[in-house]
Amino acid sequence: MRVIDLRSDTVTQPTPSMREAMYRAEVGDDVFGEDPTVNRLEELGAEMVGKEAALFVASGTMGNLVSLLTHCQRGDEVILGDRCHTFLYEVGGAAGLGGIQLRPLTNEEDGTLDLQEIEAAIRPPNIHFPPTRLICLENSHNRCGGAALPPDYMESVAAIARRSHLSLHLDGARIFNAAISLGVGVKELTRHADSVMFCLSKGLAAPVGSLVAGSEAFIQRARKVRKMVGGGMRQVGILAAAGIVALTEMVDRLAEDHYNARILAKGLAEMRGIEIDLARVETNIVIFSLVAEHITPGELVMDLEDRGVRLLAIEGNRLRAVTHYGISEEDIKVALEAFREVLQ
Ligand code: TLP
Repeated sequence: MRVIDLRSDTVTQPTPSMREAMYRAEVGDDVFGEDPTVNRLEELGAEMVGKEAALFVASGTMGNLVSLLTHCQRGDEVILGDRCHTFLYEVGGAAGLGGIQLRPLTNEEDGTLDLQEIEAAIRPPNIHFPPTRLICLENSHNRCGGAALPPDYMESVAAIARRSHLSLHLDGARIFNAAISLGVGVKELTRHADSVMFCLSKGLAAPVGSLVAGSEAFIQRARKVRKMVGGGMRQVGILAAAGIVALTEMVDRLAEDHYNARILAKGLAEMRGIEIDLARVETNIVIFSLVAEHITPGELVMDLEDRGVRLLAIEGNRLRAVTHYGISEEDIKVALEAFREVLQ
């Protein structure tokens, strides 16, 4: 039976051209800065998001952790959203390993944080307060249904950060999805951030890896932090080679995933027992609620699994399906048919 795996875009298989590039990759010891393929990936990644330099890291989680550890001292406070990945799903690494206090503000449905709430959360000098050091945004916003935050919003938050001498970090795990959905160049979304993390291993289909990009000085410090958390890898050009293919061959096709996500969302919207806000489906993530009385989210997931369709129950009655490389329009039609059968 063909399995249509919509649990995440992290399940993508590397493309034939990635495997070929990995096989042929020229490598060296990257801790000595001598892996030419890693160096090429870092230069390309930095250039694409409009930053001076970039650093190849093992995962998005490591990229965000390294960024926070580089921006902050122990005891510093970071303002971020209560539904962002760093707050929910990164094992509390910033606190556990960096002694950094996270200050979550309520995420709006569109993935933004209220500008006035951000301003109000910035600590004035006072002997009792931890110093606010950093604001984090996520774009596209995973738990807010893949919402894309527009350039003018990014700019407004950056202006607040600048006025208060704070830095801005962007979790851009799916930043290319956001840019394509908004119809803007990716630099329009990254230019206001001091640091950007973006993933090669999600919709771009590389097997491993993310990049952190920022100023030359920031990346130099981040490189040392990466070593501290055990992320200094050696002949890692084997992996970087796939990352280069991801950035050069896999960005434009993300539009296909967005198209398929819309088809899935529209199909689900017509089914009794499912509630979904179509206006919120902007990229490759489809989040919906199960309101049928005869079946629980866990049962729905299991019944679909029996029919070869996989997705994730995320919390309460909410479920998530993600489209990606390897999932075709035909697969979406098959998946919708399975939903119809199960919900009948
Ligand atoms: N997200 C994964 C899971 O961890 C939930 C997924 O399936 O969506 N930032 C954002 C916005 C992410 O969505 C993720 C991964 C990360 C960071 C972390 O990346 P990895 O998984 O490479 O550590």
